[in-house]
Amino acid sequence: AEDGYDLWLRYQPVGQQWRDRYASAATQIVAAGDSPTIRAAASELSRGLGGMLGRGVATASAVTRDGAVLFGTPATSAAIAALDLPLAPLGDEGYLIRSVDVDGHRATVIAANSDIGVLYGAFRFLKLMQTRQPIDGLDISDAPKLKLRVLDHWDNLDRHVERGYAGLSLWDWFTLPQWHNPRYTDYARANASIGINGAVLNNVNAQAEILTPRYLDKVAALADIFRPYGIKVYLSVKFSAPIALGGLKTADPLDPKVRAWWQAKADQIYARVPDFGGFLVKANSEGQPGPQDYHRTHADGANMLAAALKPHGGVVMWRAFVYSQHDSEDRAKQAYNEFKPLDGKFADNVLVQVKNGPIDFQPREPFHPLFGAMPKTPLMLELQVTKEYLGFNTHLAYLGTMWAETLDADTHAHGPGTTVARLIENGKGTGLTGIAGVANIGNDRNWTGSEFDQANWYAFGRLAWNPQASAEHIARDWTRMTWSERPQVVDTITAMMMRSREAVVDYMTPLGLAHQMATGHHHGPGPWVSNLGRPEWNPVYYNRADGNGIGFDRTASGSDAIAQYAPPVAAEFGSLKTVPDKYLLWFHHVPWTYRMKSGETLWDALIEHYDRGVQAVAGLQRDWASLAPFIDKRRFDEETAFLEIQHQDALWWRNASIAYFQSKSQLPLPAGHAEPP
Ligand code: GCW
Repeated sequence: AEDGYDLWLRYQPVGQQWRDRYASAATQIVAAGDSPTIRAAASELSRGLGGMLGRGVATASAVTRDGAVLFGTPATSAAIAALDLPLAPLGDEGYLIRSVDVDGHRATVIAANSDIGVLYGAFRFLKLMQTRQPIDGLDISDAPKLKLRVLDHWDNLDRHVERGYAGLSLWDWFTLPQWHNPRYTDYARANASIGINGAVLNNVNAQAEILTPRYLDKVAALADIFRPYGIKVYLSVKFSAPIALGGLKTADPLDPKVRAWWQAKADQIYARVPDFGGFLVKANSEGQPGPQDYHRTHADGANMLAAALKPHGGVVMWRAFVYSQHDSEDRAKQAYNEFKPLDGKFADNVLVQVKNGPIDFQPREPFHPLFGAMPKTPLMLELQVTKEYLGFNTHLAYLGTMWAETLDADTHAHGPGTTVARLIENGKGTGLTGIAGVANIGNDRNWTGSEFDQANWYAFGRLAWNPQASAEHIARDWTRMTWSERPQVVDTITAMMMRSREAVVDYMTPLGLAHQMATGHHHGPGPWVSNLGRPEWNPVYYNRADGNGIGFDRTASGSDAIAQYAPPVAAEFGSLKTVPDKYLLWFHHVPWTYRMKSGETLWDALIEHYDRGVQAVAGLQRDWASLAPFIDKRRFDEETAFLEIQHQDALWWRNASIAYFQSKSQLPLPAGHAEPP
């Protein structure tokens, strides 16, 4: 467990005070049914209860004593059917956990309409114990708010992971389909424990080869392993695959030969993977081929693929991250400009997948203006779990707070309270809703390259299940399951996590700055970079620092990106009086001597934020050091070293950024600013 492999499913023995209480409420495991999914639930309960209680728990075929844990569906168990539980509202994936009486014995029932609901309920029951909640007197019911809860792996077929900081791809294409690495099952268990029900196996910068029969056999092997855990596989497809693989002269989505090729390809996939989820597509973005190559629209392209998948029940997740050479004066406007006019034109098995912000997974962005702007199209929110722009795997940055900020943002699209969370919970009549997270998983022993990055995988799953969940509750649960039940540890780590992302914003891109990272790899500062081939590749394009001031004018006097938001939002962000400080330089270009709401100058405030970021990291280091007696040495030492790296990097970010901006502002450093060491 100290090597991090077990993630949040460590199932360490609970303390004495809980053991007796739990032991009497978990005396036997009674599986009702015998499907692979029910067997997975049974084995997880054995593993979890055995680990936490420190002794094996008997399995039985019927409830024969007090403290039984009975799980299944009314269809497979007369005992469960007889309880007449209110399962109807729970849908296909929800569950109910209740303390009941079965044949005169005290028991806990975990019931659902489907086996996968039962498995989710089993994980929830174990979580109660992992987080030291009572397991008697239970009456819990829960169901996911979104239908598609998907991890997007940006994994190439040579196992390099684009923007991956945790080793190579988990998928060993070389030994598949014959070798079923047990790790594939552990991956599925971890996902099922948080309700993730889909995995796009390959990079959105897709290689056509994934669609060849040879690879599809390997894909099918993974699908077979994941199926009992409720996880469907999806593939990213290259739009020009009919040319690359089919020998066609075109990939024009309206060409009958092209359409026939995709139809046959879909049939070929479903022959191997009957519950295949569908396609994810990056088209006409960053050099990828797409329908615009043939003067067709995104809707033409998406609908062609949707038609091929439709007879089999598959979906298309069509990305709105379009980033191409264009003459717009503001990159932030492109997705809205291209997609808004297509609202209502997509087939009913297409979702448009939109990043949280209009640029690109920055440490902070305002919400994407497409949310609220496409009332007829199901929008899937895309989050980045891997920390491409937030310090890779060594910086401690809990992203739950960042995602909650987007989910809670009020688009005002249909009046006040139209949050992004509520918008993505609305399938616009198609029944399709979803959320995607770009995975941070690789073959490192601890899966994510650091212990704390496991929390981001975990939080993504929890928010996918319930986009209105509290980031703090999630952090606390994860901490209890991952580190210790000791209140001091739980409180300290939760508090560290809760302030960690703001620290990163402060030392990298405070007050609404964005895209200041060094070229290509995006690690470390580069606010001065100005020599790259296209204007919007350069950090200077985003900061616009000059002798007068700093910031990107996106109001009517500038790019007017602000007009893409609903009027109340545009009014709030567009006025210097009301724009929140955190978005100031995203929407406005202001003089260095501009007076902030606090009364200090922008220049002083900027420096203060950089300082605050560095100090916050020092605070994380102090808090972590205080936990030495309670954390196993291996994990403690690793995180200590990572925090030291983060501190060095924070100083580098602060010093380099201030030095560059000072070369523009020509202003003295404010009194009290800690001099660079
Ligand atoms: O964030 C940027 C990344 C690219 C990525 C692209 C995208 C997969 O720098 O590596 O490509 O976004 O989301 O398509």
